[in-house]
Amino acid sequence: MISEDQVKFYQEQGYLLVKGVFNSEEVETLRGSVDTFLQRAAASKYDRSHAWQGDYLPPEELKKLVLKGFHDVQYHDAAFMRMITQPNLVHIFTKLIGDNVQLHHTKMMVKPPEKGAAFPMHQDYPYFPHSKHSMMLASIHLDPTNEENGCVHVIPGSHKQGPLPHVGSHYLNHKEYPIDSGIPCFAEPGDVLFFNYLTIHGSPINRSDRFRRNILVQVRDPEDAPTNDKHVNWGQGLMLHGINPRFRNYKYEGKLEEAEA
Ligand SMILES: O=C(O)CCC(=O)C(=O)O
Repeated sequence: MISEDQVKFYQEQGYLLVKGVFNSEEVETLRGSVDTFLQRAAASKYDRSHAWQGDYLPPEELKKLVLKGFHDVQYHDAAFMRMITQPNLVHIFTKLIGDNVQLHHTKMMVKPPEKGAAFPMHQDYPYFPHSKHSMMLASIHLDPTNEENGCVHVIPGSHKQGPLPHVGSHYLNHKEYPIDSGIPCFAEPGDVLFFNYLTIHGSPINRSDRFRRNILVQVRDPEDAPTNDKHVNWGQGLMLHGINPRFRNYKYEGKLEEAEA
C-alpha cells in the first residue's frame, strides 16, 4: 500500500498523506455513523462544542465557533471498530511504526459549515508525552478538504525539533506559528493524513457551506512508554497489529508503573 520512498518521506518530513486508504463504500458507512453519532449526541445531555479556547482568535470570533470533538468513537458504533482495524490503515501503521501497533485513542473532529472551529498550531506531545516518540496520528478524511473548510496544515520536518514550549501546555505562540506557517494538506474522502505527535499542525476555521468530518486514530509502539499519566482513556492498549512485548497480567490503566513493568 505504501512504498519505501513514502516511508522515508514520513521519517524525514514527519507526515504523509496517503490517497484512497478507505474506499467509497467504507467512507459512506463512516459518514452515516458520524451523522448518527452527532444526532444521538445532540439528543443527549452530553452535547457541547469542544472548540479550543485561548487568545489565538479575538474572543468575539472564538465564541461563535463550534467543534464536535468526541473521543473513543469505537465504543459508540461498531463501524468505528472496523475502521481502526481496517487492513490498509493497519498495514500503513506497521510500515511507519513497526510490526507492533497499539491503539492510544480515537476521536471525531467534525467542523460544521460556516463556523467550524480552528486548531491553533501545536504538537500533540504535551497531551500524552512518551519516551520514544513513536506516537502518531491517522486523520481519516470523510469529505473533500481544502483551505475553505478547514483542512489540516503541517510544518514539514518540524518533528525533528523535539518537544517545544506550548502556551499553557495547549498550543504554540500563534504569532510565531500562525496556521498558514504550515502547508495545507488537501484531501479527498478516503485519504488519510499520517503525522508524528511532534509534527507541528493545526487547521483554520471552516468558513465554507460544507461539513469537514475527520476521524483520528492515535497509535504507538507498545514499547514506547508514557512519561506521565496525563491521558488515560478507554481502549488504550488494544493491539491493532503484532504483539505487546511487555507480557503482563493485563489490565491497562495507562499508569507509569505499567509502562516500566
Ligand atoms: O482535525 C483537525 O483539524 C486538527 C486536529 C488536531 O490538531 C488534534 O487533534 O490534535
